[in-house]
Amino acid sequence: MNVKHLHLYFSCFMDNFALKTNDMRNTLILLVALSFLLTSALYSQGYKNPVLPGFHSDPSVCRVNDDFYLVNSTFQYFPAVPIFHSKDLIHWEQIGACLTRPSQVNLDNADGNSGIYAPTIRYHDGIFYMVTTQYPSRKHFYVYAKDPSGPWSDPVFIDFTTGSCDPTLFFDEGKCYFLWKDVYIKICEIDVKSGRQMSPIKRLWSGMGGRYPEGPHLYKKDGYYYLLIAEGGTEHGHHITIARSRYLEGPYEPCPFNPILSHFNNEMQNSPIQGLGHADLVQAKDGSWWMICLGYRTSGYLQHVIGRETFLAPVEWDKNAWPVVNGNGTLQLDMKCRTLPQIEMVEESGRDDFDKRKLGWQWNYICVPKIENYSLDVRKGYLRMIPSAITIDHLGSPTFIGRRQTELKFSATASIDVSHLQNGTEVGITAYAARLNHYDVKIIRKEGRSYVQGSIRIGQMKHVEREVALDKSVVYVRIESDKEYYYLSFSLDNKIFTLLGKMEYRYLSTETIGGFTGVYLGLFAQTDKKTSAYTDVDWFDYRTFE
Ligand code: 6LW
Repeated sequence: MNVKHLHLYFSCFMDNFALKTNDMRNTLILLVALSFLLTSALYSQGYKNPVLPGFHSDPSVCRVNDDFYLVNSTFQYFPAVPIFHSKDLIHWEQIGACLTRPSQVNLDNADGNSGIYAPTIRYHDGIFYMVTTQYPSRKHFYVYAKDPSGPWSDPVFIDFTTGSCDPTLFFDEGKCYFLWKDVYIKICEIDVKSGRQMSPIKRLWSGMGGRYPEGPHLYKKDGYYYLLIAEGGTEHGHHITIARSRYLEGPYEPCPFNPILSHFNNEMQNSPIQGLGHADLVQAKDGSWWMICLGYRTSGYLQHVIGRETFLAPVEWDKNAWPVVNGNGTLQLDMKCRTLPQIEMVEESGRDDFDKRKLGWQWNYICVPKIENYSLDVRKGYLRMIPSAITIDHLGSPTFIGRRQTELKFSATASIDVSHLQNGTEVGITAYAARLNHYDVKIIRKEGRSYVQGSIRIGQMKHVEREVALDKSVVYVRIESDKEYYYLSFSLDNKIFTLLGKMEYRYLSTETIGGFTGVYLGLFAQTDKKTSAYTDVDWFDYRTFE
């Protein structure tokens, strides 16, 4: 029974049964109390942050009636710019991706420092727009769609400027404005059909003096234009500031209590959440306001491994019409606050038996893949992978599919048929942070024999921790973690697992390797020569633990 039913029941009760005696009056009081308790219980359920765990950086959100849509940056990964749907800003389901065709995006040789940077999603006049920047060209472009699950258009390029990043769109009084970060926050009007510049470029604001003023978004509320940005850089110093003006082109007056969201302070120095920044605001249909933003959960001293994640916070407007985030400009992993009526979404199970016609949205390739290296058809219930000469140590697109590591404590296991390997072929499972930073359990064929290895790649160091000769055609490979180490193991019966090695988290952390992504748990197949070898993966099982 939800709140609506209860109120209906209560009003029917009143209509159909006139109050006759004290008992009835007491019953009425009891019902009203119950109704209040249930209403407050439903609305004050609270929620867990992050609402999108794992590498889901630079979030942007918009609302259409009762539905929220959210996008994230993806750098070298493809399909690029996942799009999520929610009814309550807490439970999200990926419904597609904005960039799913090679004609939409150039990811040649992209890595965690290039490819697709921060996106913005906006809705206007029945059309969704997603605007972003491609590195290293630093070209801004947008795609549009009537259906957010796609297909999205080919790019409309912003040709009047290149440089820097974090574009956003703002629709106001029949016009479309393009804002972006280029030392300052800049703005100009564009023709949204062509991307053509329609007004001179203006500097709007450069923030409160923090480094890297970026991630701008504009909102119009109660006669004010509000300009929300991030400052401090996307590491520990990250924070959110806001300014407003009665006029679109300013001058902008900063909020007197900036930063409106920050953990870069004494009070929050020990919070398990750090780096809060790059936010977007959205108003729900019930009038409440919310902020989504990025942040990261630290594992070990000031390091993070699973990337910048998407967090949610409630926003109230104070008597001077300034936004107050979660009461005091900080947020928690366990949020105790009133929420929108919570509506669960279909959760991705973590187990994939590869028995569907296409891969689920949780799977990504590195760059735009050579799609003929993958097949779900040739052997029903298996993912066939053709080894590539481009390995996971190289730039380019290796034969690799991966899914984000979403919790510090996890286990990922795969069942791999290795009966069709040839000398020089390697197949396996990897905890992949970057091409020079990954831990693998791989089966290698050499001198006519197969061996399973626990192997470590850290920068220029390639190390095999342990190698065991194999004579079975099916091997179970596993990577798991205990929040400090990654453990590499294998099994021949999926019951008894033999340890092949363990390695510290820290060497896969963003602080160690740089870049803007997070660890993927992936499957790969590679070769040092032209080969007719292949491997078939029966299933992949990913589970997380508190
Ligand atoms: C993005 C910038 C940022 O362009 O990091 O955290 C950069 N914020 O706004 C890459 O994600």
